[in-house]
Amino acid sequence: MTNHWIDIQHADVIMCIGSNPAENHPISFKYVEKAMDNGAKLISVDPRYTRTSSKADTYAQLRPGTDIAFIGGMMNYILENDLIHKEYVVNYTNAAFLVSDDYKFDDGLFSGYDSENFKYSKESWAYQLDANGNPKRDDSLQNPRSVYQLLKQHYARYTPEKVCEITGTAIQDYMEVIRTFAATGKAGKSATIMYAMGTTQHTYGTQNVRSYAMMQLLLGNIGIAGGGINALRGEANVQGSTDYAILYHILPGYLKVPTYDNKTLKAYNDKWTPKSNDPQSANWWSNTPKYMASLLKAYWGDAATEQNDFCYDYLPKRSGNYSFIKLMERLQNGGFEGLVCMGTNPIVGGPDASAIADGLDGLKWMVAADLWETETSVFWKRPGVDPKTIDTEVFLLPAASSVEKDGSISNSGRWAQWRYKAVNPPGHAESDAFMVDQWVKNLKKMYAEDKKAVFPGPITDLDWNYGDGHEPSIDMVARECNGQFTRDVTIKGKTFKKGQQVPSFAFLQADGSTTSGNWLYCNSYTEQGNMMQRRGQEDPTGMGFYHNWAWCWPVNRRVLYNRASVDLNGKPWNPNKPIISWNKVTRKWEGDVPDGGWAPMKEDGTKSPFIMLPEGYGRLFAGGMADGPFPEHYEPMESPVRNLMTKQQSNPAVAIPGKIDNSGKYPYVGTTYRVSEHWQAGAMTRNLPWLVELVPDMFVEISQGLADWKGLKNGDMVTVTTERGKIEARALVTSRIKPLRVSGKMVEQVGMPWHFGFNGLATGGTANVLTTAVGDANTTIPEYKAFLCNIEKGGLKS
Ligand SMILES: Nc1nc2c(c(=O)[nH]1)N[C@H]1C(S)=C(S)[C@@H](COP(=O)(O)OP(=O)(O)OC[C@H]3O[C@@H](n4cnc5c(=O)[nH]c(N)nc54)[C@H](O)[C@@H]3O)O[C@H]1N2
Ligand SMILES: Nc1nc2c(c(=O)[nH]1)N[C@H]1C(S)=C(S)[C@@H](COP(=O)(O)OP(=O)(O)OC[C@H]3O[C@@H](n4cnc5c(=O)[nH]c(N)nc54)[C@H](O)[C@@H]3O)O[C@H]1N2
Ligand SMILES: [Mo]
Repeated sequence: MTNHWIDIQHADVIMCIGSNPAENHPISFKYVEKAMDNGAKLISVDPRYTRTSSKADTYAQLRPGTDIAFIGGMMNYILENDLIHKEYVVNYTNAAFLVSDDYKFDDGLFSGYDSENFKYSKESWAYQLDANGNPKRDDSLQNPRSVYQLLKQHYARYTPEKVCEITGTAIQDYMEVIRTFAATGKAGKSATIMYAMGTTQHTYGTQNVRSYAMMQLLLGNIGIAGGGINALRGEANVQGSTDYAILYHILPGYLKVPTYDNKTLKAYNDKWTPKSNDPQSANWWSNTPKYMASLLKAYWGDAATEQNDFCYDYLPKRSGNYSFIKLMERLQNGGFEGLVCMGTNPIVGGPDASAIADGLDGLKWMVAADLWETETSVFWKRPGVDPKTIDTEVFLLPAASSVEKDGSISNSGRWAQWRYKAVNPPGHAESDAFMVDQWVKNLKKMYAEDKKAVFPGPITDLDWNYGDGHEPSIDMVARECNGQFTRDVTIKGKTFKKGQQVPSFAFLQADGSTTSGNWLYCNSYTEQGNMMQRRGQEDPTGMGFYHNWAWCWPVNRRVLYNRASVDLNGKPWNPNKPIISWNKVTRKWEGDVPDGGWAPMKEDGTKSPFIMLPEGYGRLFAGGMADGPFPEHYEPMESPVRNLMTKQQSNPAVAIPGKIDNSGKYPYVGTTYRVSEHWQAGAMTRNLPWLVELVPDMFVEISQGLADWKGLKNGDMVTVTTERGKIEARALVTSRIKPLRVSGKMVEQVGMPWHFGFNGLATGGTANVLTTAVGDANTTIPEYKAFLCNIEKGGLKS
């Protein structure tokens, strides 16, 4: 989230698009309702009428996978009717920048396309540069090569009629959404977007998010109170686990994982440290070498020296895509001997789940660490398989749950809050930290003893010191994540002693004098103590920042890009809801922690507000994306219709997978979602009798019309089939799902939860047997939300 949960109460308009917070993020709804009590309007944009929709002032139905068309049409209306926040757009976004004459868009393809490799070369997606190497600009926004004019031209095709023909939305609902949302382009008005998996789980999910963010930039809604682009994160600590590099391509703090050609630390730094010649650009990532050296020092301690590149050679280098889908492909090709599943249940949660389950059959061993016996841990006794034919040795390690251990949890609003152990884990259950600690200690011992060990350094030199207790000390881990000084030093006029905590990332160094396990969390554990444990309830501004409650990255800043919430003189666009404001007397910002302490934009020596981008301006045009600088509508890999926008059917930057069928054999649009009563792959809820009582069976939601056509009554058993597989479920005939009129034909939808599997107290068909293992061009997140299926009366055995 750019903003945070409490901030939602300040919004004038809230759009829940690709999310269903009333069911999946119910606590957030407290703030949605607070905003509504103050007159805010709620919009819900969802293929299904959800509990969120039931609370909304406006509900707009759309076909899964058509958000870019939906938002593109909104941007077109905003641009055509000049409803943008002009001063904001000119001064804080790249609208005025001029784009290379080589950049083109032609019938669905951007310039630089390589159809053989499903890839773009992005040279032409660049700014025109002046003699100093800075982007050229035209503040009148009239130059035909300005981002503004190219944007206007790009979305001119997205007329309301065309959009509704694609999305299936009723035009009057669509126009109501546009008018309500576009009204927040005025200074002093705000709209927030709450999005989640309905947005991201598509082959163009990242561009879906971008389209929302671009619209927010046009309306001046980023950085302000009640604004922003707010990802409602999923599992309780998924924000924290991303910050700490759960993804294959990042190191802690979103540093890049080195690629195979970054042979030395210098080569790495040269490659990944962005440059800018603009004195007005903070170019925050220019600090990359400091953060990287501090991270390497945290990993390898005294063994990491300036002479040996701080053990940079010990870091694995990558040469490919190691996302979930790609790893599972490799598993299916016999690429793994063993597998550790720590808190994950991939044969229920992964796309094309039967293929994953089949892949597990080839493993020699598996370790599953979980609270429950999951489907994955007993894959060898799944229906249709004879356990005698499977040789895998499976170790099930009982894990301690979140209330049985100490540690921090970072919520969607980036607040890292400390939690305390409430009870001891039962039986032999142990925390994940204990398990990892044991693995590392034993590996260290084995490597040290093995005289023939190949390349033992990364393990034997690892600085692994978290006390002598049964469990590693989580307090010491948190201290290390923040970072310490490795010797007595003076930085920026301040003197620090060896062993002291680094006060903030502004003091991290590239010379080995500092360590930091995660630069983004540097400031979370200072000499004053563990900031994440704070429980101060003061709110002096009344804006809900609660700066003394826990700690928030970066440096306790509660709203990102907040220097865009003020005009060029530092006066808030909305003086009644200031995030920050410039005090001319003290020459200091008041309110939230400013996004960089520089003076307002009118003053000399200042920096533009989007400090994480080398150019310093919010990107309406983004040259770094895999699939084009502007989001463009494509159809999902499986779709019942031809793309009405261009001749390019699906995202050109995604290879067309096997096991798809667009022949008409599967006429209905399938989509998967969550229910309040179950959690994810289901182990945590399908084993609890009272939740099982509430939702005992796998079901599929269908319209009354489809039920009539197929001769189905509510509760009948049905079989749902796709090119990947088939499952049985009960039919839930409902008016919440309606057929959509798309391109002159009626398209039926089949909605289904993905919580069920064959193991546990409540069992049922696994929706992911039906989904496709194809991912987004930028992130490889699977396209769980849109595929084609068929539905027939009767269960699998009938
Ligand atoms: N009770 C409960 N709460 C949960 C979870 C749970 O399993 N149970 N899971 C947690 C996790 S890990 C996550 S990631 C979050 C996910 O939270 P959400 O993203 O809210 O969850 P979903 O229900 O998967 O999808 C949200 C909505 O997107 C809609 N949708 C589908 N396709 C499209 C589309 O193309 N465009 C648009 N605009 N909407 C679409 C679906 O109909 C659905 O109502 O929830 C978290 N909260
Ligand atoms: N079709 C479809 N598929 C989807 C999605 C969708 O919308 N549609 N959503 C996707 C999303 S957003 C997500 S996040 C994934 C989730 O996919 P998974 O992560 O595979 O699913 P979970 O059920 O959340 O698995 C978590 C497991 O961790 C265990 N656990 C809980 N706490 C602890 C702990 O402290 N330690 C250990 N070791 N184990 C613990 C739980 O018992 C549970 O079995 O699924 C994805 N799959
Ligand atoms: Mo998630």
